[in-house]
Amino acid sequence: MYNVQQIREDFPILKQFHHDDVPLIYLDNAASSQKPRQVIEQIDRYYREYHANVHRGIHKLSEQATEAYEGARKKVQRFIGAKSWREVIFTRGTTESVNLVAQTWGRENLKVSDVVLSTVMEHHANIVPWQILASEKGFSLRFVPLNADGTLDMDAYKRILAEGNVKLVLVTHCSNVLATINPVQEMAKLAHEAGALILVDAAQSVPHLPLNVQTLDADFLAFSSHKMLGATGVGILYGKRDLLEEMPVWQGGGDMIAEVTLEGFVANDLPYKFEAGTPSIAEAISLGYAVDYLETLSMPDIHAHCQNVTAYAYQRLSDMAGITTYGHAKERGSVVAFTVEGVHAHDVAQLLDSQGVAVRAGHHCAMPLHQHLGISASVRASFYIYSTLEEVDVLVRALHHAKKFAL
Ligand code: C6P
Repeated sequence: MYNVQQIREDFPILKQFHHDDVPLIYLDNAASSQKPRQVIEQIDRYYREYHANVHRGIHKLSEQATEAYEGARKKVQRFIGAKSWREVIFTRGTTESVNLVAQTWGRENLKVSDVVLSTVMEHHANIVPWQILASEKGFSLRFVPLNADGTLDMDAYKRILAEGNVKLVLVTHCSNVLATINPVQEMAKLAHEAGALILVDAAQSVPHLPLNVQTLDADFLAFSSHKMLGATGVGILYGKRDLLEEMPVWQGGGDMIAEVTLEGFVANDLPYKFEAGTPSIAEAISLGYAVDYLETLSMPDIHAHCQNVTAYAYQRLSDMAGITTYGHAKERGSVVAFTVEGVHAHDVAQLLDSQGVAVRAGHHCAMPLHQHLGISASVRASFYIYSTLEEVDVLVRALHHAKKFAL
C-alpha cells in the first residue's frame, strides 16, 4: 500500500522548518526532487568505505567502485527497459545528453536540406543545442504548434512529416510547464514511417511514469538523476545500439579510447566511447539506489499518487478567482503552472515562500512556450512521491494571502 506519511519519514529535509516556525512545503519537484536517506547514506558510504576511480585500478577499492558504478548502469537499463547495458550512457544530465546527440549524430548526419522538427513546448535543452548546430550546418528547425488545451497539434505534426526532409523529431515526453504528456509512442511510429529518428526528452517522465524505451521505440531518450531522487551532476542518454555504434565520439580523453598512439586513437566500445574522463561516480551510484527506491514503491503507484495530488491542485487552483492555469490536457504530469491577476509571478513565489511554500517562478527554461502563451512568467507548483493533499491546501491558503497584494 502506498503510504505517503511513511515515505515522508525517509526524507530528512521535509522535517525542516522553513522560516523558524513555518513547516517546509516543497512544491518545486520538477526543478529537482528531494533525496531519501537511502540515497544520501549510499553517497556517504561510497566516500567513507570504497571511494576510488573506476575502470582504472587493479586494487580492491577500484574494483568495488567499478562494480557499484556499473551496477547502477544495469539498474537503469532494467528500469527503462533497454535491451543492453551498452545502450545506457552516463552524462551530466538531460542537457548534456541532448548536446551529445546534437554534436555527434547531428553533426555527422544533418545537412542543409534537412529539417529537425521540435515542438513549441520544449525546454531550452531540446531547442538551443539544435539552434547552435543549425547555425553551423544550415538545416531548418521547425516546431509543431500547440492546440488551445496545451496538447500538440498532431495534424500539423503529420503534415510537416509528410512534406518530407524531416530527419529528426525532438519531443518532450511531459511538458515541465503545461504538464501535457505527449503521445510519444505514436509520434515515434509516425516519425519512423517518414524516415526520421526521434529523440525523447524524458526529464519529467522517467521520474513519474512506468516507461519502456523499447515499447516507445525511442531512438534516443534523455533524463536526469536529480529529478528522480538521485544526486545532481549525472543523467542518462539512452540510444539504440546500432545508432550509438555508428556515431562518432564527442569528447576525447581517458576511458573513451581502446588505444592511443601519437598518430591517433581507436575509440572504446559502448558505452565508454561517450564517457571521457573520470565520471561522477558517487552520483551515478546514487542514481542506482534512487531506482531501487522508486521500484520498491512501484512506478504505477507513484504515477497514481502524483496524478491524484496534481489533479486536486489543478482543480483547486482552476476554481480560484483571479488565477489562470496553463495546460489542460487530459493526460497530465505532476505540475500546475499558473498566474495570479495583478501580482507578478516572482512576487507570488516570494509571498508563498514567506508562508513556507517553495515553488518556481519565471519561464522555467521554456521561453518560446511562454511567448506562445502571451506571458513573460508563470508560477509553477510541482509534486512528487511525498506530496500530500494537505500541502495543496496550504498552497491554496497561501495564494489567497498573496492575492491580497494584487494591484
Ligand atoms: N527542468 C525545471 O525547473 P537538466 O537541467 O539537464 O537536469 O534538465 C533539463 C531539462 C530538460 N527537459 C525538461 C523537460 C526539463 O524539465 C529540464 C529541467 C527544470 O523545469 C530546470 S530548468
